[in-house]
Amino acid sequence: MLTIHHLGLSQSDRIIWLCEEIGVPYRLDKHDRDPVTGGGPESYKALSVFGTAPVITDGNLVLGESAAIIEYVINTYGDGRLTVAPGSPDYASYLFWFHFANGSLMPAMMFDFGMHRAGLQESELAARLGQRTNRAFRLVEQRLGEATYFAGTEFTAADIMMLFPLTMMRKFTPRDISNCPNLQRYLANIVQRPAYRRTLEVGDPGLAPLIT
Ligand SMILES: N[C@@H](CCC(=O)N[C@@H](CS)C(=O)NCC(=O)O)C(=O)O
Repeated sequence: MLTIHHLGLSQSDRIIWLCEEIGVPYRLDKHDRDPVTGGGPESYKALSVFGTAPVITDGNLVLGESAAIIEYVINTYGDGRLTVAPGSPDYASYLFWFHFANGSLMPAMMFDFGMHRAGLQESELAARLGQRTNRAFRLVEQRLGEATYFAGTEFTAADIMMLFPLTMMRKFTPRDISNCPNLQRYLANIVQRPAYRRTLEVGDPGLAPLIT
């Protein structure tokens, strides 16, 4: 059986959520963040070559990276569910948002987070590079004004990739989304999904989803 090595308050939520959505059985191996650094504990770093969350194990396979794990689980156990097939009008949007989450949005937010941690949030560099996050959130708001889900009309793995930066990451790098009504509507809707509710109960019990 698949084992999801879950680091609390982390991107490994995505893998629990995926398995809950498509009904793939899994075993959960939970790790708490290091209370001093806030990073992963040594027990988590030892699991994989790069040491970040998420990590799964499946027999002898040890696999890291959210997007790689999601593709692996969907293609190995999920019969391609929650993806959009080539040829569909939503195919390119699916690919874009699936990759935008960790290819552009997370790096931009990590930069903001780092600047904040270093006490440099008022610097010219932080302001200049912070524009990337602003652009990303404007694009998200525009997309959610034209489509119900990131890929289009159907909930897909692109939504699973996108939700972490739009919710949990804002606990690390706070962001005002009061001027993003489409995003707020989307979040209020998506966090009602039973599989998402179960993900929080299992992965981060007691944590309220950040929807405003
Ligand atoms: N691109 C990677 C990012 C992984 C990542 O940075 N994970 C964070 C948790 S959200 C982590 O492991 N942080 C703890 C640390 O670096 O010690 C992925 O999606 O798997």
